[in-house]
Amino acid sequence: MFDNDKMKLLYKRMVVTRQLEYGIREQHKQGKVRGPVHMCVGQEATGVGACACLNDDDWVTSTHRGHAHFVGKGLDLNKMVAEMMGKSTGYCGGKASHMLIASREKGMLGGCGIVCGALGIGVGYGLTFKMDGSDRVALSFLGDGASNEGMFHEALNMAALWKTNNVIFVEHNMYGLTVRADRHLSVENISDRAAAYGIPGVSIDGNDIIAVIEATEEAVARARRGEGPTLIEAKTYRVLGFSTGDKGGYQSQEEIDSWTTPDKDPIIRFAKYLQEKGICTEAEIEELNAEAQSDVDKAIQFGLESPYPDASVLMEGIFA
Ligand SMILES: Cc1ncc(C[n+]2csc(CCOP(=O)(O)OP(=O)(O)O)c2C)c(N)n1
Ligand SMILES: [Mg+2]
Repeated sequence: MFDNDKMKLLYKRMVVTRQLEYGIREQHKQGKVRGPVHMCVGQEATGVGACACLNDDDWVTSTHRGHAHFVGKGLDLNKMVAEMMGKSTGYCGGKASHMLIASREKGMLGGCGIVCGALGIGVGYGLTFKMDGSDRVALSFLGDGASNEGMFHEALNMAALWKTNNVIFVEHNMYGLTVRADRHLSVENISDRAAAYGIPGVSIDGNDIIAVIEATEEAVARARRGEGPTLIEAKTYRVLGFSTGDKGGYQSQEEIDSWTTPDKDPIIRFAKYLQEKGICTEAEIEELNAEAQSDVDKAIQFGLESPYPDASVLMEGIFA
């Protein structure tokens, strides 16, 4: 586990992630952020907790729902928001939108619009690290829906066979698009699929950041020792639906309410933990909340004030 300063930082990152989602949703309504935006309200503990167990030179591959991964990997908030707004000051010069944000310095390989596609890339990096004799690790996030893709099974087989330096982290948020997990998954626990490849698989409470950190630390240590990949399945919930383009109606209000109570909400739970352990007072929690909101407000202002890219860069960074 981490020292108190890092625990406070992680709490702030979770609040930043949540406030960012609400802020970006508002900007989307006003037409300042375009395209469907996939938000991770309710899932902050997984992205922030898992990335906290990595170094800058460990790679992360993300999904279409990656904001907590970007914040968790320590990316600059201003450059993230500017990218979401398509501005030239963004991480990828305004070409990546909210989904594909990448930063080499921070070990963020980027999001991916192809469900489970980035897992193959992650395993490729895990294999590279292994062949280089390095103890660097590649951690790939994916969803419950993604665990039904052919890529999932191919990637796990190769990673297990070659004992690559990987952590495979499933954010099981109970839905793939509009389809509830009990209607798309053949198993109750995705971690059971690890047995088919002879690797460890573990299911954890994804709304408990401490459980996320403990499981990820163990999996990262195993990968660093060259013993191969681990499959972590973190059970969580996608509170705001699939994306800003989602008309809703398939997640019942009772179900949403049951996942947003104080004993389920990952942020409220972590705040309670920090106070119970004497790491933060209630006043310090309030201060961290205010700092997070202020950082998000400033980043949105930065994005709004930044210029769009010049037409002359249109063909830069393009493979043809
Ligand atoms: C290969 C592929 N198939 C289908 C899609 C369309 N699609 C986008 S997101 C999604 C659902 C993904 O569900 P899950 O992996 O559980 O992620 P979540 O949205 O719940 O975070 C689908 C089917 C796609 N983008 N790529
Ligand atoms: Mg899902």
